[in-house]
Formats: sequence, structure tokens, C-alpha cells
Amino acid sequence: MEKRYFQPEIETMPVEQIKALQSERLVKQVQHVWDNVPYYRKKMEEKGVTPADIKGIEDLHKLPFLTKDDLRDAYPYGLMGKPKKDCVRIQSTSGTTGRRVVAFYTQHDIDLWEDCCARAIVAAGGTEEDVVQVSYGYGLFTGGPGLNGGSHKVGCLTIPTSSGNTDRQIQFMVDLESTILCCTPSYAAYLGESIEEKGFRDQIKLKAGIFGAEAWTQEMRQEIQNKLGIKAYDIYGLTETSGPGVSFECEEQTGMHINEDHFLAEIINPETGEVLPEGEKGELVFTSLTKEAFPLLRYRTKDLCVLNRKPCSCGRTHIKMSKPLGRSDDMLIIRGVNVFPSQIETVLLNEGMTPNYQIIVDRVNNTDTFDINVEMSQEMFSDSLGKVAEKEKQLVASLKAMLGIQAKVHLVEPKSITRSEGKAVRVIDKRKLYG
Ligand code: DLL
Repeated sequence: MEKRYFQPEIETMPVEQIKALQSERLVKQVQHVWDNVPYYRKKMEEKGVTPADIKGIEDLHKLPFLTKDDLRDAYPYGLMGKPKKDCVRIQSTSGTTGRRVVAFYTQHDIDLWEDCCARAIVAAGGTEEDVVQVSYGYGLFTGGPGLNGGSHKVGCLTIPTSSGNTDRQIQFMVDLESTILCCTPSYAAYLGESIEEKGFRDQIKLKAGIFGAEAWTQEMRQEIQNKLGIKAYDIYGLTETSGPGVSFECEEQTGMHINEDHFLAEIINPETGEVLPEGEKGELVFTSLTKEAFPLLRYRTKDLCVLNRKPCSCGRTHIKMSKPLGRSDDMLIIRGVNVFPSQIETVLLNEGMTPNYQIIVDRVNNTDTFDINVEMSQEMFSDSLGKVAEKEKQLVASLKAMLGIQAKVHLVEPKSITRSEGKAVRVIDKRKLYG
């Protein structure tokens, strides 16, 4: 099969050349930040580092980290690298002021961001023949605008449906014969379920999906692929680094290639900040090498990952990151035990349950309560009460085996858990642990 890339000269560049390019760009970027971002310059001065100390990527570790707390302290304009008159756009995460991330873009930043998204679309098999339905939210969220721009660059016919209005999504998908779907994995699962229910499975022409913005397991991938009859590709990014397209999967589906000409990745020990060797699990840290308006250096993502540079059959030479394996901050500690929501999802899907669930944690009489509501399939719902109770017992046992603690499992009616049109709300933690 002919291999296709959006920018082959960069995507298949020999590793030594990539590193040389990164070094050259890092030196320039550090000078840009030193000259234009007093907030970060001060951090460098406090650490006794000047641009003269940074001669290449081997010196990266000398630079101070940036965290979400810095973003909060510098909100709104304190980390900008260009004057307002040179910026053309902001994007933002949800969240209250202070917790909200606001990122800035020059036209050049948008252009490079869209290139990254275009690479992801081509890696998922996209060409100018494709009809790309972008069902990520548009507006402040980066998902819609990023994939929309990337789709234009590839020359695909782009349908900017945004998220929500599921009947209309399906109608467009059928009428316009969409071939690539871009949305969150939880919305893809919901669309798959709705398409099946409405009996449209034979009328959709989808071949691939580009899903990201939230954690999803291999089991969830399988479920979506089966329901929609497609190949489901992962895509990763965060508002702080532009949005989607920091990394993306190729046909191997074994991790996401990081766009290394724009983003320099490190893995650190989240406790100590020590840089870890390739192959070890730790917190992902990004340095943006080309961004003008919001040039973050050594930004701590809180996403726990593993990097690897084994050669890939697709021919791309850029390093791969694993799916995020959790966040150093989304981990729940229930009765003293560390619990990742993705572990719960794995158990539920392995047990043949639907991907519609909610984890509810509370504290009563100083003891944590741990409840999981899971929707039954329509068939299970018509089973006898005895059979349902038996299944609940079985799930409790499997969860105990995986997590080491007992959860109360409640099998609930089909459709009783609110569907998400963006990121699913999987965890309701009613305990007041902070502040
Ligand atoms: O979620 C950007 C995006 C949009 C990525 C569309 C992919 C597709 P934020 O809202 O700032 O940006 O959230 C960033 O979401 O630190 C991860 O914890 C999580 N995340 C993003 N992509 C993935 C993924 C967008 N593929 C935060 N798998 C990140 C797991 C992901 N988690």
C-alpha cells in the first residue's frame, strides 16, 4: 500500500536531523521567551539560567517548569509572547476564572496547528476525496476549530456539525456520506449506539474516526470500531499547546506520533521533577518550539505516559507516546487505594457492559462510599431480577480483583445516565478533599 503523509519531508526525517532541528528551534524559542515573556524570564533568573546556557536540547533540563498554577498566576495576558495587535485568536478550556486556560494564537500559530491536525487526518487515511464530519465542539474548545482547519488543509469536504443534535448528525452522515468522523470517543460510542437503534447502520459510509480529548481504553476502541464499522484513531493535545494534533495515531495504532518539529517531549517523575529515560512511565512535559503567541517552555501536562522511539511500520520517525495512562491528578484515592477511572471502564467493558457508567464517591461517617452506576443493555433489562442481581455480584467481584477494594454496583435502566455531547462526566466526587 502506498504510504501517504501530509508533510513527508518532516514526518519521515531521520531522527538525528529531527534532534538537530529541535536544538536549533529551542535556542531561538528560549531567546524569544526571554525577550518577550517577563514572567518566565523571572523564573529563569531565579534559577540562574540565561539563554546563553541553552545550546541545544541536551540543556533543556536546565530550564524551569511551568505548571497550571503559573497559568493561573499569569492569567490572562502574562505568558503572551507577542503583543495583542499581532494575535488573532484565543481558545480556552471550560472552568472557572483562574482554573480556565486561555491560549493565544498569531495567524502563523494557527497555520502550524492546522498542519498538525492535517497530519493526523492523513494518518487516518484522509485524502481530498473524503468527507470529514467534525463533531467536536466549536467555539472556545480547541477540538472543532483544530480538526476543521486540518481538514481544509487536506482538502477534504468538511462538515462543521459541532457536537450535539444527534439526529441531525446522523442525517448528515447518511445524506452527505461522511467518511471520517472527528469527536470525543464517548460521543462516538453514543453515535454508534443511536445509529444502530435507528437502523441506519447499512446507510453510513464511515471508514475512520479521529477520537481524543479524553481517556479511552482499548476495549472502548474495539466497541466503537465494531459499532461503526470503522478504524478508530487516537489524537491527543491540550489547549496550552494549541489543541488537538500534538500527537496522533497512524495505521499501526500502537501509540501516537508526537509532532516533534513543533513539540519537544520529556517524561519526568511527577514527585521529584527528575527527567526519566525513554520507556519509563511518568508525567509528560512539553516545550513548544514554534509557537509565537503562547510559547510555553517545559509545561507539565499532568498526563502520565510512556515514550518510545522504536521504528514504526508507517515510516514516520517521530517519537510515540502511549495513550495517557491516567493523570497525576485524576487519580481517585478511595479508602486509601489509588483508583483510575480507566481501570473501571476496562472491567465493565470486559464484562460485556455498555460504556455508559458513572462513578460516585462520597464520604459518610468518615468512610468513603464508592458507587458505580452502569447502564444495562436492552436485553439485560428484560432479564429476570435474579439474573440482574447475579451480574451485579459478578461485577463487584471483577472490580475487586482489579482495584483491590469493594464498590457497590448498580445496574440501571438503559438511557438513564445523561449522555455527553463533549467530554463525558465519569466521576462525581462529592467528598470535599481540597480547600
Ligand atoms: O482536549 C484538546 C483535544 C481536542 C485533544 C480534541 C484531542 C481532540 P483540553 O480541553 O485542554 O484540550 O484537555 C487536555 O485532555 O491534558 C489530557 O488529560 C486529555 N486528553 C486529550 N487528548 C487525550 C487523549 C483537548 N487522546 C487534556 N487520550 C489533556 C486521553 C486526552 N486523554
